[in-house]
Amino acid sequence: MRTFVALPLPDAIRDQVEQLQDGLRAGRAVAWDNLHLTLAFLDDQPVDRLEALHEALERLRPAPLELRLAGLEVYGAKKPSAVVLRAEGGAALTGLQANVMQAARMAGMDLPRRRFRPHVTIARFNAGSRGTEDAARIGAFLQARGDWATAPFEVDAYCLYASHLMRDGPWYEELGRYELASSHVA
Ligand code: 2AM
Repeated sequence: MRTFVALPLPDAIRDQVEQLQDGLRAGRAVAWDNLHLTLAFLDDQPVDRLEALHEALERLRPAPLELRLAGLEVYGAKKPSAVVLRAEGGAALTGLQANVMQAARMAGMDLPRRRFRPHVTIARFNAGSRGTEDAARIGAFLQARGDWATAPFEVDAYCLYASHLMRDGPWYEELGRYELASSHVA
């Protein structure tokens, strides 16, 4: 089962991102339902390891997390593969990501060591897409909207998802949900 751990975005933020996506006339926009910030891509994992990870994540007590999405970036050296929004979350975000990775490794998952570049993918490009035309459109979009940013917002949970490839795009099935503490005093 192809799985990953990610932060879902609040609806109001996804509404803002959707408006931004409307201005990019290239690639495939990530569907509103699927907008998220990946903490750990786990790929194919057997159920027993996923259960061990689920139990470990239930025991984590992460700090409250405030995020801000600010600045657009293109992934893909020669040909664009994705347009993403950079995410800022300070030590709470990097700490949560490191703890999730550690929990996954403790559950027996052999994950590559890569620098964490927190982002939300807003559009993807097929390998066979028309590179030059897309590059021009992306360039214009970045120039027009490069300073796009949200206000800081709180995230209340992160999730373990299974990714199912459907005919009209991926469907992310929530396998587990783990609450984050709130910074607001009740
Ligand atoms: P992305 O946002 O950078 O595209 C579900 O597929 C999530 O896992 C996506 O958000 C995607 O990150 C990430 N993902 C998919 N394949 C990956 C890979 N081979 N390496 C790292 N992350 C991957």
